[in-house]
Amino acid sequence: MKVIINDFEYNLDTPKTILEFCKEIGIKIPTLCKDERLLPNGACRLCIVEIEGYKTPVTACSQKLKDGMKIYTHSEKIMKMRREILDLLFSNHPNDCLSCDKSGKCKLQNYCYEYGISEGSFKREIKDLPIDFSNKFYSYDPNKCIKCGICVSVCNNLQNSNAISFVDRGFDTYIGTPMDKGLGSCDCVSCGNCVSACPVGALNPKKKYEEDKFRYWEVRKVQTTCSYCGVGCQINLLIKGNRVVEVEPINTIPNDGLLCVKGKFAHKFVNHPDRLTKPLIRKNGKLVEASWQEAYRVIKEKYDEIMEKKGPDGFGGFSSARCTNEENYLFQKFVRTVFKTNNVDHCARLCHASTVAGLANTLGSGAMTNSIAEIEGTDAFIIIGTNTTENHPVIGTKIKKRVKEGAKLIVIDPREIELADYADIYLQIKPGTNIAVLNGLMHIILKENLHDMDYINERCEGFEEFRKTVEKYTPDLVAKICHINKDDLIKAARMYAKANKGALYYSMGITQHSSGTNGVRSTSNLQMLTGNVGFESTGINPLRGQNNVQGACDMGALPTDYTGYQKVFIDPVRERMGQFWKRDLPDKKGLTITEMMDSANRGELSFLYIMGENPMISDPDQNHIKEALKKLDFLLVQDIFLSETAEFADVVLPAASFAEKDGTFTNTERRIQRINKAIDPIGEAKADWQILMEISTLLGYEEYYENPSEIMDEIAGCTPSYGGISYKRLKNESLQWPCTNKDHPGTKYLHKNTMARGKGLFVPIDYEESKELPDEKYPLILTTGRMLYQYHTRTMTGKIEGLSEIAGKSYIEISPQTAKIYNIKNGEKIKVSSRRGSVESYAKVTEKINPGVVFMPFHYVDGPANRLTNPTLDPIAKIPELKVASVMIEKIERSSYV
Ligand SMILES: Nc1nc2c(c(=O)[nH]1)N[C@H]1C(S)=C(S)[C@@H](COP(=O)(O)OP(=O)(O)OC[C@H]3O[C@@H](n4cnc5c(=O)[nH]c(N)nc54)[C@H](O)[C@@H]3O)O[C@H]1N2
Ligand SMILES: Nc1nc2c(c(=O)[nH]1)N[C@H]1C(S)=C(S)[C@@H](COP(=O)(O)OP(=O)(O)OC[C@H]3O[C@@H](n4cnc5c(=O)[nH]c(N)nc54)[C@H](O)[C@@H]3O)O[C@H]1N2
Ligand SMILES: [Mo]
Repeated sequence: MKVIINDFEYNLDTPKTILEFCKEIGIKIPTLCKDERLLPNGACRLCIVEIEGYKTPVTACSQKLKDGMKIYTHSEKIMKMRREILDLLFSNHPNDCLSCDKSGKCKLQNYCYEYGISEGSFKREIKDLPIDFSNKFYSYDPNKCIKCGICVSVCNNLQNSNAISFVDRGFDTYIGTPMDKGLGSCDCVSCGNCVSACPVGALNPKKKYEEDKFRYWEVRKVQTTCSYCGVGCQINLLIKGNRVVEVEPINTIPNDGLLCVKGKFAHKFVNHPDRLTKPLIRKNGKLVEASWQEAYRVIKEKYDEIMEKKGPDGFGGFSSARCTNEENYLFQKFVRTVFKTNNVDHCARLCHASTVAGLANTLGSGAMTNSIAEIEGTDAFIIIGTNTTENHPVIGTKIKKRVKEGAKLIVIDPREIELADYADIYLQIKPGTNIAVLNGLMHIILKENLHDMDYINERCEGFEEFRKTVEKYTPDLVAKICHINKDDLIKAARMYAKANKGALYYSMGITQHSSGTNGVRSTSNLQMLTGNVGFESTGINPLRGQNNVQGACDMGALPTDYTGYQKVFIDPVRERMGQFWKRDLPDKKGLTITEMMDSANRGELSFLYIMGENPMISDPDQNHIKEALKKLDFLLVQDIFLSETAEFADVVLPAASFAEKDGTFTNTERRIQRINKAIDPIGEAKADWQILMEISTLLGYEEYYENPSEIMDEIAGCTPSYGGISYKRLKNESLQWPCTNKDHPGTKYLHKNTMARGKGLFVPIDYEESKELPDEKYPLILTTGRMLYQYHTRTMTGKIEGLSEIAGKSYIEISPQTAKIYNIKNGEKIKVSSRRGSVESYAKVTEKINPGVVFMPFHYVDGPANRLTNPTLDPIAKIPELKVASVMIEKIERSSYV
């Protein structure tokens, strides 16, 4: 169609609103109430334009362009009307802009300047409404609110928290919370998405200290990737001097301008005074500051000594899912060429090792099959063992949105997580019974002939044998094993099988079991049975945990794999890699994290290099880990903080955080995204890739790269799935692997037309009980995990005041019935013991958990859950059973409360 705007002719082929199109062609129409992600609400009327033949001006945000339309966006009449609107708004707005935190970024201020409004000409009515400071991270000043409604809409329609709405109090309308509880105590999860979207100074991050204060014209913006979970949200760091002072979400893939509380508000760890700024060396039992040269000298001495005494088997390294792809690549290369062993592993072992093994077995690729954006097209979800809204909050939000639009939701989790409130069917299974419940669903689907036989015949193998196994899992049996209602199970099976596009999402509730790999294969069975692999908006979607755990696996920080899952024990593969790196490479499979700890305990492994992991808090059976760390001849830790693990080290090296270096992270949907250096390293800290280069050269394998871009070129040269990745391309786009050559567009979803392994493999899987079951002495099932406001071992989130105020102490969730049996009150300090040890923690009495089951987050040094957990392993993936152990609880006499 043809349109004429300000006397110029334009052609367009897709229908658009006047506002959208004008933005595209560079005509600036002011608007205060339009957020690109939301439907127009026309509240501010500032975007009015004149259209020939229309009696009155119309709002450009809501009017679609029509063929032949003649539009004037800045006519005299329109300018005058806009001035009147702005004048009225400004008359009702405090006009002490200089003292406003938003000054320089306030749209009202900017438009008033542009339209020549320097003071309101209407009589100003001083409202003086109280400011709501009750939220830990942001404040709301109703006096500055222009009632554009963006915050309410973002909260209700994008974030889907429904925490705020307009409140009408006679003359004043303001943004309020149900029952006037205040933003600190309502359902607000402090994602700050309303704060990021507020066009004026009404919603603002709190600036408690002098160093938090800044003016927007003083700051630089650097785009990067959030360094918390695997969603990989795109953010701008706002930098003043050498300090990160604020984080802004970016409206792009994968987060569409959304963040969670950690991404938005938990950035102060970067410039925290506790950051390691110098190397530390243990002298007379104490860690003291030293120069880099001294630290390197000690490392070289110890390396030579232990290599001579023990050879390569005496060495091992933990790589880091918090570090970049380039750093993980260098780390595993270093272990293989300098330590001359495959003893390299990282936290994926405690996390998705079972996914990598299970899906490689059934499909030929161990990664999330589909993309976050495809949630929009899914018709039915199975959410099993992922507390998505707390641990992958932006994905959780997208699922909630899709469910509100009508998609079906089945939640399978022993705890009544937030998504259970949105579920059509919620199955509150006993921990450790995933395989039974999945087999139960498949039994019903087969019995009722709801499976996709054409798909199975065409794309899968192993069906008949699998079918026989599932026959045993009648609804009655499964209901008994899982402690659920059999009718709910039947309903769930029918609902899911009948949906057109069914997507299954899972995470630690599936993987962290002695039967973890089998649990993963079961999810694969279900998705193939219903024909839900290899199409858009379907799939098997393991939500990867750490910011770069997908990348750390892809880079070969694994004891059996080089980059791109090329096996160390296949001779031609090893020879090829050896030629590429110009070294003979070890052929023996390496030890996993847990096996390295055992080896250290036996006095075999003597030199351990830990980059960016904190096993003292994160590995199961803490007492065992502590002994192992103590037994080592030499522990080298490289971290941004003096972690609980670093406290045992002989040498500690200060690393630069994600804000201080260049690199790439690969998110849960296989998307490779840049991180960009925003500030200089703190103190004498160095980027991990630089340290690795230096140590490698020091110990005899010379490495030199000008920058991480050169490392990525090398990765692309030896990793087929990353073959097309380069910093040049990543400048303008993010790419999902497989991306095999420079022209390859990347892969949105896997297994299109055919599975990566050829035919998808059905595996007959039987349910097995967890290894430690409740008995008389330890009568309760302990399951462990995480919560929204803390991240892992809290080296980072523990430095954020607001987070510690909300969730600063170890706790244990117990049901009201259990509380009654033990005569325990909410908030009371209790003792929890397992066969491995005891901790003290605070009771949180909640209906969200069944009697007989208790839950502890593993974040806390006070009351560390991992003193209790069972280190027993899945035989295939060697992942520990972190989700099921048996414990007893006891009242502590004269106990304290929180
Ligand atoms: N806020 C926050 N976000 C995080 C992290 C964090 O520390 N804090 N860590 C990141 C990392 S590395 C990871 S791996 C992810 C993990 O993300 P999630 O897997 O969501 O985290 P968890 O809390 O360990 O466990 C998920 C759910 O499994 C349930 N569950 C326990 N046992 C069973 C069972 O036998 N069967 C089933 N079906 N469910 C069970 C628990 O009740 C819990 O709701 O989160 C990432 N995101
Ligand atoms: N009981 C129980 N235990 C669990 C789990 C559970 O569900 N229950 N979950 C397991 C899972 S899924 C995971 S992923 C693990 C996580 O276990 P860990 O990986 O040990 O936990 P983090 O706290 O993430 O540790 C990362 C370390 O890296 C440091 N760091 C951050 N950025 C950088 C950087 O750029 N460079 C360097 N050198 N260091 C950096 C941090 O300060 C921190 O010390 O915990 C596991 N443990
Ligand atoms: Mo994880």
